Amino acid sequence: MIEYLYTNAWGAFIVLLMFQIPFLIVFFHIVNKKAFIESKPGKTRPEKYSYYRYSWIALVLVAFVVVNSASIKYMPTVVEANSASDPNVKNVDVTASSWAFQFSEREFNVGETVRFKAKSTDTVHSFALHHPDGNLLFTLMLVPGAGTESAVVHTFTVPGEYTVRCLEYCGIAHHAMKNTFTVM
Ligand SMILES: [Cu+2]
Repeated sequence: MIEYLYTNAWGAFIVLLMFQIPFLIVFFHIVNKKAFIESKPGKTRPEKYSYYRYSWIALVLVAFVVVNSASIKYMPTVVEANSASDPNVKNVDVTASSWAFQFSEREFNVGETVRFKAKSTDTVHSFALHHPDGNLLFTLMLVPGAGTESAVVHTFTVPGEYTVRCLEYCGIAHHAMKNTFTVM
């Protein structure tokens, strides 16, 4: 369930709605109360205001902390850090230079989790992986001399030909800077 909410576009939409709905309920409750039920000055004693205000802020804070703590392990940087020493993750080196990509390995299997460790040798490039249906899966900006290499972890679930493109303008042949690899 949490997996679905945090790793799927519809899940993200549902989480967004879950955040909006309590606010909408309170908003329409207040509008309805002041417009139709009790349009005269409210009967709530002023000393109760701070109680309601702090309860509401506490509720929002708790929801914020719970949702963020439950999702932290799905953050790409955390996934990447956890995979660095995982023996089930295949490490692949990607080198970008004007205007080509080089891979230490080019054939992968469905279900395989790959950690792409990418670097640029000359100027700013990006390592953008496209699904066989054309959708962009992720993009990684590569800054030469950045010190630590950028890495991203991806699990292949669909076989086919994946295209890698540079999405940072890098000179006259930027448009031609692409490569492909196969997932069987
Ligand atoms: Cu480029």
